[in-house]
Amino acid sequence: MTARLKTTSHNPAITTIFTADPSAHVWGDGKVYIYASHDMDPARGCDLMDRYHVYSSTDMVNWVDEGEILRSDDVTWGRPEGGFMWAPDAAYKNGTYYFYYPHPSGTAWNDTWKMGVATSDHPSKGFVDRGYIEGLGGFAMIDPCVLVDDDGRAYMYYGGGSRCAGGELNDDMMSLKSGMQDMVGLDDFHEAAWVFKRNGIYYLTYSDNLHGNNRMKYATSQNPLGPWEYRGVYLEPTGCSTSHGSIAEFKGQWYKFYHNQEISNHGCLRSVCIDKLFFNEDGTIQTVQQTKV
Ligand code: FUB
Repeated sequence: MTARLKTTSHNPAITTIFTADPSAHVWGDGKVYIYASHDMDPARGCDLMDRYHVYSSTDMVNWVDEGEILRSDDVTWGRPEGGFMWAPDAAYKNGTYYFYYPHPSGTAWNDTWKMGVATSDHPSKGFVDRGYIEGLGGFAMIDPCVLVDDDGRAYMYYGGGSRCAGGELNDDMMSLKSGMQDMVGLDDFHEAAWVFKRNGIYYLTYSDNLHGNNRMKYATSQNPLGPWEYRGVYLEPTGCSTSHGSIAEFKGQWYKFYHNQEISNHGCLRSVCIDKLFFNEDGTIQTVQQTKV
């Protein structure tokens, strides 16, 4: 099903349903994939976010809705009432696609968040829940991000509130090799951690605490787990109170994937947007120009 014929110079890019928290990845099949939350019911706030959609493109212009990838009903260990399927990420290693999603395991949702893992041999279908990563916890366990480094080692990051943590995963991609550690050197971290690597430099981007209209900042390091050097704001407020998104390179061009509330004017009915992203010669990121329809 073709979601909508769009160019990346027009936003929002996904308009058929409300989507948020886009985690973009370019796998080996020549396509770029967006793994997104599905905003569903403004009257209930963000608790009724109950499922995820995947979109793919071969040209960043035409986007295909690959359909629903997972919903709370599929999670046997999950909150009985469902809901709260928040910002996800995906990774690929040794022929398996991994889908990571934060979800409460009990009714008292704020104390029971886990980091769920589903796997498939296909990037956009056939995902089956495999449980959650043991040994995480201690503070807001939301917004997972997984980086598979050039040497095959994998790292998980997550965080919400004011703390961001990172740690190395085992080869199974579902357990920790060592403990999680705080990511040191970030300025005013709130949530939405996203880590990528360019020219040997690791970038950790995240949203800040600017009340009601937060921005996205970034820091760099020579090491996947820091310490980090804060580098500045690269995405100014979008008009939405939950700035969130990813950065990926596709066919030689870098892009910023994020969301705004341009269509609904409601913070729990968000829409995925895409804009080009540029680096300066010294590796710093230029402020993203947010384009509109
Ligand atoms: O989409 C639900 C939550 O809002 C995410 O987990 C946060 O990052 C924010 O986008």
